[in-house]
Amino acid sequence: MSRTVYVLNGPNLNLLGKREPHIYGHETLADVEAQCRTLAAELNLSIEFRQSNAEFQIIDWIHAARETAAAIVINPGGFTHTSIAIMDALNACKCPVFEVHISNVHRRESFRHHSYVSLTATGVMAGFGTHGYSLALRHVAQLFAKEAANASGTNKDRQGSRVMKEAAEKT
Ligand code: CA2
Repeated sequence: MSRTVYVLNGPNLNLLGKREPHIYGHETLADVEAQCRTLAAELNLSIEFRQSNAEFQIIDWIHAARETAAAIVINPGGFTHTSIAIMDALNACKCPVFEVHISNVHRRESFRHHSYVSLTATGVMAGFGTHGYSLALRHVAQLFAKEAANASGTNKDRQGSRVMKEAAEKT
């Protein structure tokens, strides 16, 4: 069974590869989406890859993810540093949230050093270029694999204790 990961992108990320390549590289958002889709297929994940310049739209997608997603990977763009509303929406999600920044925000202007999203994220990647998205997806797949292994271990433990109980009852 493949599980759904929402990959959300905030304002101006539609300009990726078209401006400021010295900061954000040459790949376009369409390239990033294609890479995520190829990797997701390899990892047996299903992805919803989206970008918006509107805060309400990102919040609505987080609300949708809250109902159906197994994880969220989010590059909130400039909203990272300003949006209490996005933080609140993410706080309402039970699934793990991974914050991705293409650039190393900590090496840039001081206003980029604070992230509202980091206050709620499970993990944060910054400065890995667009590869940060792949790293986040790989990590999500590993988390799911561990969860599945733990669940099957628990089931085996349960089965084992049931067999022991039945055996004890027979003696
Ligand atoms: O490094 C990142 O991924 C950021 O989230 C990108 C945001 C910035 O506000 C954050 O501080 C760090 C900006 C996204 C704008 O992307 C552009 C890409 C190409 C040209 C212009 C903007």
